[in-house]
Amino acid sequence: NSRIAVVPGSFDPPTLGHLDVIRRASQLYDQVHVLVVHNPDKEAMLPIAQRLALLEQSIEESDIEIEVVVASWSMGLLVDYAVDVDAGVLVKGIRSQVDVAYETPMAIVNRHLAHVETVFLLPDPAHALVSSSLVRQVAALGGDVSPYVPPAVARFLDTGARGV
Ligand code: COD
Repeated sequence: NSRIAVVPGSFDPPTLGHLDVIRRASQLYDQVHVLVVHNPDKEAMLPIAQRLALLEQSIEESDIEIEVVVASWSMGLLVDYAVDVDAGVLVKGIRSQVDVAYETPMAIVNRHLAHVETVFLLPDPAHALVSSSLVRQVAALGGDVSPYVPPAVARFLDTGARGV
């Protein structure tokens, strides 16, 4: 009876905070699905396919040992994906009270809709203040993003792939 978790996010772009949550989920569950979900509230920097590629490279180059599936989801509810792959748990990172306020109603709805539980992990203090929006700002202004993102993402953003 293997335990399967989904780690959902926008991952635009993936950060060291994301990788920390994925790594720790991989130590708690038998299989982890990292799911790139389009967030309609946020204006995107990278296309979904690029986020998938960067997540795959970042996980490949990390010390994460178990199987991690990287996928995207744009059709319907996040919990539909969880039910599809037999995952009983969503794993999310909580950086602040703002995250708690944003995640609590979703966790309750997801439990009602599909009996899928949400597990919250507190951040590694080293990466607690890192966010994709911070990385997008630093990158847009030509700054060095390498302290905040996995090497694969730093290489991608540095090579001027976005025309910076
Ligand atoms: N340290 C620890 N955790 C972090 C860090 C960090 N530095 N940075 C981000 N995280 C966590 C976030 O808290 C989040 O849990 C996850 O990593 C992903 O973060 P983001 O910013 O990439 O993604 P978000 O916040 O835009 O989340 C997008 C989701 C689509 C996952 C979210 O909006 C969601 O669950 N939507 C549900 C869609 C749905 O089905 N709705 C209907 C029922 S509610």
